[in-house]
Amino acid sequence: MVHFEGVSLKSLLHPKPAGLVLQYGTAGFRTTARHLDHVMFRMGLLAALRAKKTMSTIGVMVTASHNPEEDNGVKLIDPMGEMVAVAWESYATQLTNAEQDALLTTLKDIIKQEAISMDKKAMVFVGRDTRLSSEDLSQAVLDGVSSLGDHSHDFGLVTTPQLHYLVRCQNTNGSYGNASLEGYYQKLSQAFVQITSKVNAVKLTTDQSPLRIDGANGIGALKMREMEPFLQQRLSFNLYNDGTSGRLNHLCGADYVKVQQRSPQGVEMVAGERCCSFDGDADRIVYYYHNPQGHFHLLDGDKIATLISTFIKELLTQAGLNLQLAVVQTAYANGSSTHFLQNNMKVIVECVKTGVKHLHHAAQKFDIGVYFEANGHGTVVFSDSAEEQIKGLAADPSLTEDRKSAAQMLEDTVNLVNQTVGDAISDMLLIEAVLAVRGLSVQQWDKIYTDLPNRQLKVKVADRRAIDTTDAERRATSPAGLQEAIDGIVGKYSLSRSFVRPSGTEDVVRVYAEADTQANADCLAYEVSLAVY
Ligand code: 16G
Ligand code: ZN
Repeated sequence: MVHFEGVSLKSLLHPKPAGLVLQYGTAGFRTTARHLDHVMFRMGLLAALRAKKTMSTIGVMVTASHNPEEDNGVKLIDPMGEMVAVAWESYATQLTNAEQDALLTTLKDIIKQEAISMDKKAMVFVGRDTRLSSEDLSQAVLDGVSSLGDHSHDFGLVTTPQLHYLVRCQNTNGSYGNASLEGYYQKLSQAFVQITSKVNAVKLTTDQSPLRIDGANGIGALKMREMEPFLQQRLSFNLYNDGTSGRLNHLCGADYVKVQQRSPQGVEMVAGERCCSFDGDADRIVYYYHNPQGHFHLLDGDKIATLISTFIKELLTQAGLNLQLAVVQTAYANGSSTHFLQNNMKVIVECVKTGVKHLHHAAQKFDIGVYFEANGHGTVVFSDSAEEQIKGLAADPSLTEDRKSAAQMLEDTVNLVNQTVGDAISDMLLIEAVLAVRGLSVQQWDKIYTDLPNRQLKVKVADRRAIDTTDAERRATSPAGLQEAIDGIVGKYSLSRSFVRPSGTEDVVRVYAEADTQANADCLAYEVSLAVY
């Protein structure tokens, strides 16, 4: 029997400001933390319903990722550790926007529409980032769950991908790993130690300088400290922006580095030595270095996808495994990366709409799908059959040494990857493993291909929803005449490409342009932004 009185009573402690309307966007709800208390309570309710519907544990993560400290946000995690099903995003929006006196009716409507049986108790996993507001907000989520009489487990401070991992482990009876932070550290470290054990330890420490990690003053640095003992000194790293003094995401972090195309404050840059930046909830990562002249070089999600997919492709060939490998990108992928992947590497490249859920689903269509957004969010997903074939081969006693070693390295790669969602820590360990095994310096990695100069701009317009796009956001279908105008401008430049799309997270239109020189990319972006008005 459900006690909706509990919901009525407790919801009064988390009242909705009348008239406030919010939308579950690309990355859940995200806005100033002051407006989120009722949202959190209601997401606790919705997570409990989703858990009952799927008869599985559901996750709720409280974070606003790379956004400023004053913001916060929340997203739901489905049973296999994926983003919540799209159909439920609209329930999230309905429930959040129901005025106080309509909350129960809206809740009951969802229960009815989804034919949810309310008898069984649900379990919800809750996690949060290091924002000041996150503790109270995650308490509101817990209140939501308990007001329906359901259970929750509060994991406290975790990275977003850690919570995704925990949810998947819980729902797969341990076959994906142990549903604890220790389980996460053990699984990843073991795989990392195993891959790098093929590299001479002396070589590991002398060839590479320590990795400099910018923790964005967020959760990532904290979690790297926790993980350090598990890594058995196989990775030498120094942490900067670890949250002990600076402000979260302020002049640092993956988003700052990618958008500003410069190194973060607080990291001592030494020419030629590699650095990486996490974002505020550690689901994104970018690498970079300064050359001897002090010029900044960025290795973004496209370079990461290229490094990882090349590594996997070589191992597949060496192991003699015939598995289909694809790379999924968005329209923001640098044209040089797409060209290199298609023409030099000869892998399948697919382009989809911005937003992790689109990339993730596209990648799942292949035996092995590597997906990355240029902003550094990405991972690798393996089909069940691919995993079985890799495991089977790695355990085959009749293999030659060469094939066996490749198969085992593939198996370790499967274990090193967080297949639920992009994970800065897991991606970093995989990148470090590849660099060590292949004996590559960051400069050699950078030289795999040369990025086309590019520029991103944002344009404030009266109504960004007037712009519709098609072809994975590469072409505008409305307003009438816009695409023709863009085509005309693009035609004036060489090696050029440009597109516009309404942002899913800010009230702006984004403009992307690339061309043969930086000056031309800048001019192209500017001209296209004028066409958007
Ligand atoms: C969100 C997305 C990210 C995407 C960004 C685009 C997730 C978890 N995050 O942060 O993948 O790149 O939105 O933002 O899906 P935009 O629509 O404002 O350009
Ligand atoms: Zn993030």
